[in-house]
Amino acid sequence: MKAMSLRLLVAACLLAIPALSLAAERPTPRHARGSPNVLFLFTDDQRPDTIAALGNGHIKTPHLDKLVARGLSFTNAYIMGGTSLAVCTPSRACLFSGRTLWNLENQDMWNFELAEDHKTMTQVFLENGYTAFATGKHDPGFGRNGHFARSFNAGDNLYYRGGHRGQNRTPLFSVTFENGGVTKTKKPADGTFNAELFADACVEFLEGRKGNKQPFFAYVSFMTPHDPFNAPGEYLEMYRAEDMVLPENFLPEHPFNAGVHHIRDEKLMQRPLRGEKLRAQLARYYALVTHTDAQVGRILDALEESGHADHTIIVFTSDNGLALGSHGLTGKQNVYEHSVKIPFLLSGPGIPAGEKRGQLTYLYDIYPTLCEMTGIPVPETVQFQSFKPLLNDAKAEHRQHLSFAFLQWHRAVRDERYKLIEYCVDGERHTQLFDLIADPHETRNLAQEDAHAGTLARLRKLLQDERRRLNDGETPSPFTTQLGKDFWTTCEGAH
Ligand SMILES: [Ca+2]
Repeated sequence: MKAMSLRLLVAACLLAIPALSLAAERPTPRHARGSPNVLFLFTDDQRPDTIAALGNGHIKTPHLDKLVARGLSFTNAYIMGGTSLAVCTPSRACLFSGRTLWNLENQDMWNFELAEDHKTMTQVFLENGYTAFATGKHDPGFGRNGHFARSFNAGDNLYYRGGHRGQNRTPLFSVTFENGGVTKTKKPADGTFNAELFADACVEFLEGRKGNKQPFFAYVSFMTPHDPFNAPGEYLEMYRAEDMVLPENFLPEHPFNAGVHHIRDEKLMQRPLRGEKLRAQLARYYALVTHTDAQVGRILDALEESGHADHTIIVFTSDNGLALGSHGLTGKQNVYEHSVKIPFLLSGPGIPAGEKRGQLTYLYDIYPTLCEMTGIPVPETVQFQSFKPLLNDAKAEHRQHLSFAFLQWHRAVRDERYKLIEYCVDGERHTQLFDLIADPHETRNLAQEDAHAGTLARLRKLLQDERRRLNDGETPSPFTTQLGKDFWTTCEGAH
């Protein structure tokens, strides 16, 4: 793992070198007239507690609040963790492929080109007569014949990798699709904030859809509120550092070595964390959330203008959360709630307005769910589970438990009430057991308490069952196989 230690210094979201693969031939689309459109709004590193209408009294998100009022809020939606320092990248690979974290092929620390026989979320819509449009961040698979090329047939203002020196200094690409491949043309940064450029591209796309009956899947992949935390001045002025409230689980330092302190995201702020600096950082982060929310508003207005609003499913979610002072951490390279839980809103025709769903879901369950909602067959390679039954039945069952992982250091499992996290770092093992109903901020570790010994044993067995069920330690990629072997070997030999 020495080579990996050096890589810990590399930027956590520097991106994969895509492997080339041949683009798949597209079958003739079936007639899809009358199927609902999909507008998929995706942010980057947005904590689950950053929507005003869902209980954050310090943030302004008027447009996300409208989506809350119009549809369903999933209050226990999660990612699976990360098999890369860039948690964003495996999360997006799981979303697009429908494959669980330990069943992604061709994966190393930075490479996430998807296997060609794993049809992507938007590819199946393309093959069923939709137009599939993309704007924003699309790191993996953006080579000439990578999986981006088979996932979309329209797009503009796309981010690939490198050169991102500020939210208003992001080099983007225009794209042309031909012969199953994609050609990228670089657009130099002109000082416009990238969230505005992504909204511009989507608004232009929606304006072009007026009167067009062919359904569309529009994927808007914002790069915010991921750092760097520079927002337009008028948004920065909305939040004063002294008014910001630190997270309830704020700590100046993580209480033990979680293996992550060398990672770039954990080095953005000095330790011990100081409340004053953290409040300033939080103010900038909130400014980015509000600026992104304003761009969501522009897109929703354009959808209304296009005449398609009544016939469009709208998804709003994020690729992972962020610690930002919780538990003494600043990054997303951990499996605490603030980092693996994500905001998740769903609205559209036939979906109840203003209701919540607390069932355990993975973000990636949205792929088969959208297929079922639009009558598109779910490919056999998809390993996630549609939550369509939840849409109109608040009591429908979905998942009984979820499991999470980060590299070779953290494994976790949660059921409807309890969460177990096991850490195995440098030969040392730490165990945390939280009651998420009584202690949603994970501040009281019950692992040593006799009264909870039965729960601890039960969740440890569940974690082992999940290890086997999900192929942790026996994946299709040598790199991720080694991560699992390292964790479980260290864990069994540690004290
Ligand atoms: Ca992210």
